[in-house]
Amino acid sequence: MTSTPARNTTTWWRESDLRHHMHPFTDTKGLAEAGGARIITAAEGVTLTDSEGAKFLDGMAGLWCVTVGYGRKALAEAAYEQMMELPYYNTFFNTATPSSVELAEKLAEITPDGLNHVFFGSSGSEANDTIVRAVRHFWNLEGKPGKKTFISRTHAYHGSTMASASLGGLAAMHGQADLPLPGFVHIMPPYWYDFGGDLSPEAFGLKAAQAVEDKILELGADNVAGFIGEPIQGAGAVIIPPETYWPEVQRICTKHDVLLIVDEVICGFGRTGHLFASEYYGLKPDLMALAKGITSGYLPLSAVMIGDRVADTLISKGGEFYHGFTYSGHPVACAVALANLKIIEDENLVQRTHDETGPHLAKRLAELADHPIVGEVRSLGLIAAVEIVKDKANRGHFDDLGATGTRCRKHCLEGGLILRSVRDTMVMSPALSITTAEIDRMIDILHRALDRTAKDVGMG
Ligand code: PXG
Repeated sequence: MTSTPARNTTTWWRESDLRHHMHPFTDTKGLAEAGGARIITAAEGVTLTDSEGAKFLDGMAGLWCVTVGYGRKALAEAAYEQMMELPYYNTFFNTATPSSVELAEKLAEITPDGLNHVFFGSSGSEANDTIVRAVRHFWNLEGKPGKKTFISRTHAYHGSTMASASLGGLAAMHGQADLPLPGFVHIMPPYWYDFGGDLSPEAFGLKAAQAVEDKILELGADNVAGFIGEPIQGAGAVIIPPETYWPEVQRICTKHDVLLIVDEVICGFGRTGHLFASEYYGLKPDLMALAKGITSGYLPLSAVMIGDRVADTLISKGGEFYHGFTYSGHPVACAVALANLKIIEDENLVQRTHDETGPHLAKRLAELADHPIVGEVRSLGLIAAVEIVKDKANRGHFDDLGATGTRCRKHCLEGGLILRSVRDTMVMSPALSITTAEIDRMIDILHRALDRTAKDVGMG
């Protein structure tokens, strides 16, 4: 006779979860075979606790989003106060709410010059879908209805809806839903380690930028709506472009009148040691997608920053924009975003990432570069990657790409550290509130995990 486990125990949560809950990006059968999900029950600072009391250092800030760390009372209080005052009202039909107005003004102030209008959603996917809708409308209004194709890059991640997954460059996602939709094309990413061959990173950066121009010329500039890119491709394994790449892409987009769309969903709000990576790379985007760190993930919120050129046309000629979400400008999410931005400012988290924690992480990562299975370490601020390879000299990957990364991820977990593995690359993006001592612990655990992984594959 099988007994039913008591409610609210680990066993019950796991079994019930497997019965009813379809998880994102999860093989449900595989999850069942692995014994079910880990149930995370609490968090404080950079530390997660599971239902069995085990503690983990969260090297990913949730999913690249918990910028100010867990357990922030000020964010809970901002949500509580807003909920008691006004838990919900929409921003349709000529209404607004104080927190949505205040946040729009704040974002216009802190984002790069020329981005003065904001359209709110609840996720990065919605932000990027909104961009596709707004840009198509824009070119129609400009009398250039042919300009409809979006150029993006392999390994890009822009979300999971039909349009944002089409913008994305992940073959596995495309394969399951016959994507991309028409009008979305992909070119080589500025990924020197995999595609650079004998070129220097600088020369390769120019070559990767040239791929943008080649595609524009192939399609005809009159058919190209925009080029979209994450300043650093996060989910694609933290692909940090050579310094030559972005200035050249900017030049090419301007030359061919192709809108430059920058997806700062991961890079924004200080992750790179700059408030926005666009500042670091000297970009002047026409549109920008923001999410994740905008609320530190405490509530779902996203924003599209719309530059003056596009906004002026949409406003002066567009009439009603038939687009929006029930939760566009949700007052509680906006109140939490404002409180979150205040913490980032008050605690100087961006400067600290730039001056102290980012350089410390880079220094500690450099120690891993000599490891027998590490091909490259790379970081900017608090976004970083360790590329695991079989053949260091020739930048050669293991045959079953992904398997070695998964092993290393498991060893990290056993050591009490949560990292993501993408293909065979270990990626990290801890909360900007992380201390240098916590960074030391993160790298020490990763180092031991790399040693064990090397042993597993007969190279240790
Ligand atoms: N743009 C970028 C650059 C992202 O990283 C999105 C858009 C979509 O945001 P939403 O809120 O719709 O998920 C993302 C999301 C991973 C992982 O495993 C990364 C994301 C989401 C889920 C998993 O690295 N990034």
